[in-house]
Amino acid sequence: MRIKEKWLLLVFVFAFLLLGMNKEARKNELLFSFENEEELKFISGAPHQISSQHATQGSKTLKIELSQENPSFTLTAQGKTFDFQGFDKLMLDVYREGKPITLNLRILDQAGNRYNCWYYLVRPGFNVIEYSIWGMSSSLNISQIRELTFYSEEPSGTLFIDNIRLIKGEEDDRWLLPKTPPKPLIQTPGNIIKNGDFELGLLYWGSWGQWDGGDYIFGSGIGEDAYSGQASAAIICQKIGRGGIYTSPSAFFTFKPGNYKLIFYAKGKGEGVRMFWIFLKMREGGTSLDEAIRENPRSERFDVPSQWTKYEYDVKVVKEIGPLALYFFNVGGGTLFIDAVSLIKEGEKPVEEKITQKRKPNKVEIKEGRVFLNGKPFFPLGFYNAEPEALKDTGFNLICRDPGPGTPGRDFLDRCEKNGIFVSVNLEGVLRAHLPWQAPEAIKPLMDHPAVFAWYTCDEPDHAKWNVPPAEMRLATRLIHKVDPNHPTWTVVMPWADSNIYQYADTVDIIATDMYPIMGYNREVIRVGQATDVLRRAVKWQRPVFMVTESSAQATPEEEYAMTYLAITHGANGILYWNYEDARRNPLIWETMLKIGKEIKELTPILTAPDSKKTIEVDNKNIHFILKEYRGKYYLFTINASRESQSEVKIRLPFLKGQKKGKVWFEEREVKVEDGILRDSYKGYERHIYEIF
Ligand SMILES: [Ca+2]
Repeated sequence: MRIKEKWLLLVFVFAFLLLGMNKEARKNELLFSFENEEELKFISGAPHQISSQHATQGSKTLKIELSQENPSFTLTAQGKTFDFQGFDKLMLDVYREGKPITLNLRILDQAGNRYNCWYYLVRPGFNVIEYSIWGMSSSLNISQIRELTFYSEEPSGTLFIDNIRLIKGEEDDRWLLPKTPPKPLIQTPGNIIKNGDFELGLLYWGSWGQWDGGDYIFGSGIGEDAYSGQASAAIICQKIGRGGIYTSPSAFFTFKPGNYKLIFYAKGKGEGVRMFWIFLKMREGGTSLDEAIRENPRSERFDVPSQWTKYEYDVKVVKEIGPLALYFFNVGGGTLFIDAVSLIKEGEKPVEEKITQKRKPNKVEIKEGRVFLNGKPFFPLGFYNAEPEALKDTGFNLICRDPGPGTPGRDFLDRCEKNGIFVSVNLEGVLRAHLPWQAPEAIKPLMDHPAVFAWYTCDEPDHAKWNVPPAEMRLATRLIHKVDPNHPTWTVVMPWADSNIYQYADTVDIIATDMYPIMGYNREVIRVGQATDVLRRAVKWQRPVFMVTESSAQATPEEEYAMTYLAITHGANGILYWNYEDARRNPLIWETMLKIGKEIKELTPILTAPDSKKTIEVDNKNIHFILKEYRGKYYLFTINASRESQSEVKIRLPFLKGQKKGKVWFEEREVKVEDGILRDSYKGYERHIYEIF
């Protein structure tokens, strides 16, 4: 390269840098940086002061003590208002001293409208917190925001807040990546315990925090709080009692007579950490635990020191027993870290790991707001926790497993493939342990399997008890896409507050919610449609959304039709039912579900066609509808959302002229459409699907 060219290149590089900086400057607006005592005038509530610790913008932060009952603090624009218009997120940097805490935010606009965001998990150390402004715009005038009030239900510890800002676009979530290299892994050939090293968080482990009046939450230890590799398991006390982790059903094991050795490492942090462990029999009847295990079927309760300590037990088994789970409990205060759990049978040669031949995965894509499978439009219709054999040739095509039955392995995927069923693989063990950067490791053993449909990154990440903040969910999706170009991510957030849906809308490829009106909302099936509307608005009508509703033994067949077709008429791109076992409890409901499955399968080419842009009017607000155009014909899906019948309903299709006919699918009848008017009657919760020609 000649000198002149080099110089030109430099000029270009410099110009690009400048452009980039300019863009950066226009992108963000700083609301508070606490550099100036003057800013304190706009803050009220819990004891607070300007501090020079943990600053991320300038050299000062706002230090807030959350020690009083119901701690809260309010930031105002003092007489003026904040203008959030044109921005995507409200963000702030928070440094937490103390145990993990969940923060709520209440936002008020000038007219006094409120919007609440719930249970945002703030973990010890550095956090970047974010709130969706698009969500706020659903109920506030975002150009006139009056105040922001943060509050917590549990008083404890300190927050340092800085850099409260409005941003356009996205930040990169890189702050979540670990800052220390992993420690050497302790490898134990023949280890019976799956993910005994917790490198994949709590994948293959269950957790429960509310025993004996206690309250415990779960996570990971990293850095000094890991003994082997990158992470350990953390059982964190909020209130003393008992809380613990246990090998989940997909990791149960059986003992044969012989000598086993259990080894693990433990460390306590904080006051009075105490623990015990136990093998538990997971099926009733037969040999009891104490008959089968002569030595060390469980431990006593013991104090856990603050240094990593090795624990080793000889487990003498005299009779075959299983399936078993291994439980670890924290029965004290503070945080109990467990790492490098191994359980081996002595004198037994470890079984060589099967080398599985790589397969060709199916490709699931999102294009033009729709889901495609190997290039063809696809309508996912599934159950939680179903057995693949029971879904063969039913029209249902997807299984999502929750942590009860556990994380599926290749055996389960093989069974699904054999029966033509896809799987959403649940990764919540990784996400709930706050190890989003390990999601790629978790999917690698499965991502080539043709039965994989998508990665279900977490179930209800908005949950108050096991909250996974949006940035962690989004980072998992980003990192998964780097290793796997073939499968989207999705998650289900709870619908009781619309803000839950907005907070997570951009953290996965497909956002979903779980609306159970039969169990939870006084049988108001219309809520399925309303929740679908929120999902669609949350993705700005650009990306697909899935609806999870009920296949409940308590529902009526009519209600099942209503819930299904309300999801469809409101624009759901996939439907799943919670859950299979419950549907099987009532033969009438199972039979209904099979009928629905068959219908949806027949309708799939039409259902997955783009929505028609044509305007329709219906003179009865109980009738919900969606119009599709497919191969030159109009298809009108309608459902009566009321349990009362509706007669002489007038549907106006003004774009249709003259005499037309409508074939009513699944009813073997026709209707007349005269000058764009279709008249029909509906029984309670009845659906009519018209093909107009
Ligand atoms: Ca580890």
